[in-house]
Amino acid sequence: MTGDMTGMTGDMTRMTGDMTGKTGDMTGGGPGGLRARFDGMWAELGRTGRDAAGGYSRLAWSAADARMRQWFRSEAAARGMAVEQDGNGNLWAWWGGPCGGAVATGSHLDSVPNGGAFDGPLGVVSAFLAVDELRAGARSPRRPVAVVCFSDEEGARFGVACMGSRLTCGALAPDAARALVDAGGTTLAEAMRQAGADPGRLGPDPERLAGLSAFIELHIEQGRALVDLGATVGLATAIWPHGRWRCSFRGEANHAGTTLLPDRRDPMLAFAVVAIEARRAAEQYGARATFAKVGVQPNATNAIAARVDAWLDARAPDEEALHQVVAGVSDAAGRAAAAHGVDFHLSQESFTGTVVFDGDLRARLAEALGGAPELPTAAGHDAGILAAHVPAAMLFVRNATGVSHSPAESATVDDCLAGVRALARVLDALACW
Ligand code: HGY
Ligand code: MN
Ligand code: MN
Repeated sequence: MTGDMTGMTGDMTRMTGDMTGKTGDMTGGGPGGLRARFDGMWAELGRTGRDAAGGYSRLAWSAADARMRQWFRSEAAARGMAVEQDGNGNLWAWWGGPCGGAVATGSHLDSVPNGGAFDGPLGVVSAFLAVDELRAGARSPRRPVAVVCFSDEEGARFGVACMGSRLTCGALAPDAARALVDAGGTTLAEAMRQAGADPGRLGPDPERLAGLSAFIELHIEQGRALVDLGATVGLATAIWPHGRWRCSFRGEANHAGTTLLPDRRDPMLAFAVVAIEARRAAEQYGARATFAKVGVQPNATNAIAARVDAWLDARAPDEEALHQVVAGVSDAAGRAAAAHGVDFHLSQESFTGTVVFDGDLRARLAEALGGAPELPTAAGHDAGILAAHVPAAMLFVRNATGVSHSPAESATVDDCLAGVRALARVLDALACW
């Protein structure tokens, strides 16, 4: 563990109910109560990273990301929790640590472009508030508790999702990460340096992982399952295998008016065929396949495109089905490229196999919550990356609209508070006895 430790003491005697600046009715309504503190934290976050289209754009290592990180540090400081930023840019706020057997909880603060308010931040806000709940109670934690914010979960800027957790777990080579380039040509290494972080410190952190006994990620549900079940909070069973593939079609730029149709080498036509094929393959295999990010060069109305890069996001209930979808898209792309005289190249940019969350930990969560519906998800999460190294589990909070990765993402305050209380019960069961 090599993080820069600000004010770290590791003094377990601090793990009592002492709450710097936090008094009054901690768990219920009223001025110092849970609802008021949730509202205050949420209102402050709501002013950060807002975009002109009515959502949030908090891309990794951007100015908005820096403000989100500053918010995290302030919340930790208000609770007397020492903060470290590890070599992979993940933030850890420690209550009593770090030392062995810690229980970590949190999520991420970055977003997709024009994302919603909840995907990521709800898990971090709930983690801080759950720590407040524990500290306000009469229970004495026997294990350190860490509130964590993983860096660049969405991969919206550099293309690889769960960057901070992948690097920590050795699932992404640091040299490959440093060389990733954003749409403006800035490498991850340059972006980190511009944000004051040292890209030379990227890399596996087995010692940190070995110091954790569990990781619990609370997250807004990204679909409608809990609405349909009439439940406020659910538990994750598994994450579908998923990944991102870059499809590059190279043709020839030429005049849109004067170039005869038989003379064209138009990569847009090959891409159009493939976008339709992705949908067909997804239907055939009970999967999901999406083209939503496309780069066109030179991107002019009156010039045939020279090049189209399109990113396939594909997910399926099992790895064989996922393989079939990607193979189907790749085969169709090859045929369409040949028919239109363009070159085609497919490259995998990230892949996460099936994740089944730890059965014992899930059982402990279910017991702590007195039962909660269990559901799989087709969304990726840092908990899914950590699960290969640390017992991991997830709590889902009902999403009123069922929409995610959009400003329409929504959860009621009552449901968010139910999530905080559920997380506090889980942390109580795991860190206090
Ligand atoms: O894209 C995903 O599955 C996640 O929301 N990051
Ligand atoms: Mn997301
Ligand atoms: Mn998320």
